Amino acid sequence: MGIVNVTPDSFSDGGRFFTTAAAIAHGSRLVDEGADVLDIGGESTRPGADEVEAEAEMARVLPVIEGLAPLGVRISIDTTKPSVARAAVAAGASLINDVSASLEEVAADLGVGWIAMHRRGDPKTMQRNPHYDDVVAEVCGELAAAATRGQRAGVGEIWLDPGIGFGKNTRHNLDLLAHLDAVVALGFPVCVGVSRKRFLGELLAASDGVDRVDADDRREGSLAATTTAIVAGATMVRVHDVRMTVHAARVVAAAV
Ligand code: PMM
Repeated sequence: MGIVNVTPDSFSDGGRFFTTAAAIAHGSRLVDEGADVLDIGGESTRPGADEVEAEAEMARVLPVIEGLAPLGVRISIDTTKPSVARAAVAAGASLINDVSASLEEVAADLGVGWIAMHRRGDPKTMQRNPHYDDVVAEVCGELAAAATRGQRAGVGEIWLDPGIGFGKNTRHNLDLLAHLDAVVALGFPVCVGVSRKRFLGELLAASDGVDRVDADDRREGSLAATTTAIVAGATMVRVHDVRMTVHAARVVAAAV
């Protein structure tokens, strides 16, 4: 899954693809690099980010979906708003990437796939001292509950995502990656997003003995974390750097 953020403030690509034309060009490049799915997002979920009105979010994402759908690639809409999800599906999306794990009724009603991602709190507050007694057990329990809600609503295609970085500190993120098999064991296909995330910056800065490692400098770390997820059984990985990830996935598929 290649990331196309149509936002002025995403932490990891800094609004580089904010205009419609630039976002479409970026998405088609990711398809050339081997992306099977493009994830289009118009609201940043970056820690501390402000909410965007539905109208503004639609104005960002709909022209990009309309521009990319003719390529024949599967399109997912990264949103938490029912109205945006509905408009995006009308424009050509067939998967709702739902970081709030609350849009199961919408996905069922539209007959599209649903990614239920785990998070604690909202983007404004989620990184203020997240606490778990047992992060793996608690995330698995909450994902299992989401899957049950999806099944009861009648969603035919349910994906689960542990929500790396969403209300989790570096230790929580690493524990979830190390025990991803527990999420896979819930019996649903698993999607994981680690690409360029802050916990990698923290880990790498500590090992390099520097204050910070910028998002652009987290590529190798991202690939290692993504490959770890693939080896553990994730069947969709949400990444900025598609070409190198496709290569890593091919090698894993051939060797494991
Ligand atoms: N991470 C971000 C946004 N959307 N969706 C899913 N399913 N999983 C994730 O881990 C995830 C997501 C935040 O990253 P970005 O700011 O680079 O888009």
